[in-house]
Amino acid sequence: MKNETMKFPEGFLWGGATAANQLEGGFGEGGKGLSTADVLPGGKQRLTLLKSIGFDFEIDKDKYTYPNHEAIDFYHRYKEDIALFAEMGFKCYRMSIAWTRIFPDGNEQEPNEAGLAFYDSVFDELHKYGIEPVVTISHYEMPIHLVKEYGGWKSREVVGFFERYARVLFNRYKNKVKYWLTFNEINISFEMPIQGFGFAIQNEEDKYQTTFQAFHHQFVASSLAVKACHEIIPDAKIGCMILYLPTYPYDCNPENVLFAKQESRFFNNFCADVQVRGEYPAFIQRYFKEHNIEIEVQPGDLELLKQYPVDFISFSYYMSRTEKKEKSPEEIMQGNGLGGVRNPFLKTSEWGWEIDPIGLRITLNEFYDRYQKPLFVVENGLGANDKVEEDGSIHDDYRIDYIRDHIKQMREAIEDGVELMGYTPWGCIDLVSASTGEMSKRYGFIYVDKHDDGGGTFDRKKKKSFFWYKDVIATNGAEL
Ligand code: BGP
Repeated sequence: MKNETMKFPEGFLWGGATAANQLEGGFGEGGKGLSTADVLPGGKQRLTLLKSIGFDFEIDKDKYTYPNHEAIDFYHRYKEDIALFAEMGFKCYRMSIAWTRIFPDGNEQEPNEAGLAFYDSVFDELHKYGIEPVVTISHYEMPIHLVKEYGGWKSREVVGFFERYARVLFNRYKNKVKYWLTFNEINISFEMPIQGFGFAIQNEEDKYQTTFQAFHHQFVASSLAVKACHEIIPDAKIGCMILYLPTYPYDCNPENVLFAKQESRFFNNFCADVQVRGEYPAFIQRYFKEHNIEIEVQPGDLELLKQYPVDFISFSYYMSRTEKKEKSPEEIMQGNGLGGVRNPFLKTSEWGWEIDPIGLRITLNEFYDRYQKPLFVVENGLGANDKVEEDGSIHDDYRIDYIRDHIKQMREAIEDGVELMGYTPWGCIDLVSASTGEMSKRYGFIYVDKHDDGGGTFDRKKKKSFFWYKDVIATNGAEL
């Protein structure tokens, strides 16, 4: 249905999003070093391992499979894939750079030329079609060497290695990349530190002390990246990236309302407050005091955070969360895996993630009310098991419905006054799931013939949503 009033602002960045470790493959090629993503097993055990205490970062091929090693082979097929993105009319493409292609061990003095050249080719290919790259510097991976030698983000030294890596990227790609993101879903580390921090929690007692120290290191690294980016590419914009879960009280019991607000501030706002406002919020200082947390802050750190906040806020939105102060073990079990209890008003995906388009409008408004910065929805989408028909077609109407409903809510939020830069649905081409390592949890407009057992031809096929999204972009949101 065409509706001219649904049109998005001129220059709105329609596109799609991916991450290096989930699509490139090219394991060990072009001098690539081993990263934390390379040691994550596939299959359902991944989620349990990600939350477990004492993960050991070793590869054990007798016991596990490692789907990220091959992923969907974008490393060799990027030209074909980018041509498909161009056919859909993408204005931008969100991707990440694998740190280990540039610095295989993370602490070398000089970068790896083959790695740099690979991304040069990818950016050139994108520009050939007028697609603007949006680049995440660190998306759920870091060199294993930095984990083994330094303990990942626990160590202050990693800040310097990251800064060197970021500076190399800005210098090399200053004429090719104008949109940068620092750390993907920086707040995920509250739940899954292996993904974000590159270390596993060793014991519960030490959990929060270690967590907040590592966050501090990432905040300093983020500000150093903002500083370098502005110095080297004055016309570039650099943003943070937050996993946002709008948090609803289960009912109007003030205890639950307060609890939901507190949980939301802690999970959704803590990192953004530091990265956007440039200071530690009062609620976290109270938390530190009450829990005897003392983080090591070097002279000049707080000034640096204040001086170099991000230019915009990017975030992922998949679902909301519903909170209750007192939860039974059954209620916790039925929750979506990221806290909270089941919301009786919402349906879920096959993986138990609540489908809540209105939650996106709420998120956009909450962000804008608090920070008044431009926003960018850099992840959103429906993970589903797609069926390929005999004739090769894929009728993913459920995905079209999901994305249409979320686009409508973005439009409402723009009417509410929110400044929105763009929309890049997650996994625009099917790729390896971050939380489960499965291929069968598909998000794409483009189907990839690869399966959970590692088999498949790797052929690409256009799903029904491919043609639908193409029209959405061509009409700037008027045709939904
Ligand atoms: C986000 C990550 C992505 C991604 C997505 C979907 O948390 O930034 O890397 O994969 O969620 O999650 P999943 O792959 O677990 O379905």
